[in-house]
Amino acid sequence: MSDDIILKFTNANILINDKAYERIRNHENCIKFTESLIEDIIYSNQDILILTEEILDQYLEKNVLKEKNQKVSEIIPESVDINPTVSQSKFQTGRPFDFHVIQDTTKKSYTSGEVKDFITYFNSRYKQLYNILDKRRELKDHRPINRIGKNEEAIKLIGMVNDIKNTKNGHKIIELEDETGDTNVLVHNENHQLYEKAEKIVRDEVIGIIGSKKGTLLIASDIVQPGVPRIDEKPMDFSAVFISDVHIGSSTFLEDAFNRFIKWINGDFGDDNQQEIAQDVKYLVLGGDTVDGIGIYPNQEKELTIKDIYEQYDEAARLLGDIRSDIKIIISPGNHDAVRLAEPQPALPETYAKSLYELKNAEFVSNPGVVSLDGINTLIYHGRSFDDMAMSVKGFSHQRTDLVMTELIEKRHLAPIYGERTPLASEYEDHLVIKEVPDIFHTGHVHINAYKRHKGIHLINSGTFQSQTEFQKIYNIVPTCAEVPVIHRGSFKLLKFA
Ligand code: D5M
Ligand code: FE
Ligand code: ZN
Repeated sequence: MSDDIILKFTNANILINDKAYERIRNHENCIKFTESLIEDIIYSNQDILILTEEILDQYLEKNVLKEKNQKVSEIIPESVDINPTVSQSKFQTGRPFDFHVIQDTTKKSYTSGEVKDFITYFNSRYKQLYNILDKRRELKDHRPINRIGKNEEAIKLIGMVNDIKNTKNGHKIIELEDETGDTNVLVHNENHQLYEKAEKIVRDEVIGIIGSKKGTLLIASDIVQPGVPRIDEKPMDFSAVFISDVHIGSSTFLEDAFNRFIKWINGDFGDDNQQEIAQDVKYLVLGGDTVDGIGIYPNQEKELTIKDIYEQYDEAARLLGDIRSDIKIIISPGNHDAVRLAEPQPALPETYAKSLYELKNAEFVSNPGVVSLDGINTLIYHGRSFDDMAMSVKGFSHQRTDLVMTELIEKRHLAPIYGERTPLASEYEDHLVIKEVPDIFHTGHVHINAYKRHKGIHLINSGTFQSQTEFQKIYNIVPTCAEVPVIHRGSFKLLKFA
């Protein structure tokens, strides 16, 4: 338990002095407390090298209000009147669903947070991605690193990227490791195509290298990623709607626009064409940050209209409860929801989201999660790793998650970079590997819509129903608000409710 605290701080590059450590260790929920403390330090961009008692006191002071709210809500029974019976709309069709969950990690999460778990986690990642690469024809007859001699042509190997460096002359060095050893691989900057590929390679992903060895220097001629084949389009006689980052409870939640969206989905808003699309809607996928949460960043309470987490979910249930009952609503969590931050995040717990669980048409999955919507396999991932990818790769940004999603699909991993802003739990199995090729890959988090078709896969970022926050102003993040992507009988449509 106490090792877990230290590991969490180490992963966040924060040192902690003895007194602060003792106080955190004595906290009744020390792990959760540690996680929110680290989040707070990262969110507020404080350059803290050593966590002292003074800093701890500042944090506690800031969060007194939050804790008070939480306590009150635990004593007072829920007073909001939620009516889970769904409004009748002209579209009620009584269609049968063919819905099932393909991947959900909610009950598969096992970790004691020890260092050996961390090694098991990386082994699991390596093995899963190795097995995909091992089947690539280009890598036939690849060899372990310790069996590569000097001055050899046609070398093929598979390894995990330890680091990528730029040399003085502007070439790239990829440090690669497998079970047998490690080696440096040079990517020459005059090999323009390959150099461009190398610029997108990140730490901790697993790749194949084709190259040759001159003396002790291994020079790459190609980089092979696990990748995906082009998929065939499946017939689809319905519409699926994708939203995320609704941030209910925040003063910047766009309630009027959200109500227009609900009116549209029920057939009471929009022109003939839009109503025709609405009529076909069978599934609504909610990809995280349904509510704004509490204590997510410093001084958040100033930007909240609902300061109690239970009441935020009650309000979410009230709004979503207006959706006609023949639409299945699939809800996956994000970093503002009331579940652990480390990914994979389990599904929303019934204790917090009781009123949502009372909706008969709601389903709950983990983040990431994979569901089948009448045979259309949909990978749902909130998108926390976009923050890391945008920082690490030239040309990637919060605005261009279509490019990032393409790269994640080719890497076959949702959050390849370990130890930056995306907290990853050291599970025995790496659940963030993209095991099966999905038909739809749905993300959110950045609050900016994006869409691209990549090898037949629909890559969707569903934007937000929250207007620009103070935090986003600082980072110059301009959200695209109330723009809702729909896959209507196989084609992409974007409907605007702002
Ligand atoms: O994320 C809302 C927006 O803020 C989204 O564009 C990502 C950005 N964001 C959130 N956290 C970070 C960090 N730690 N660094 C950089 N950018 C960030 P939300 O999850 O709704 O708060
Ligand atoms: Fe969000
Ligand atoms: Zn988010």
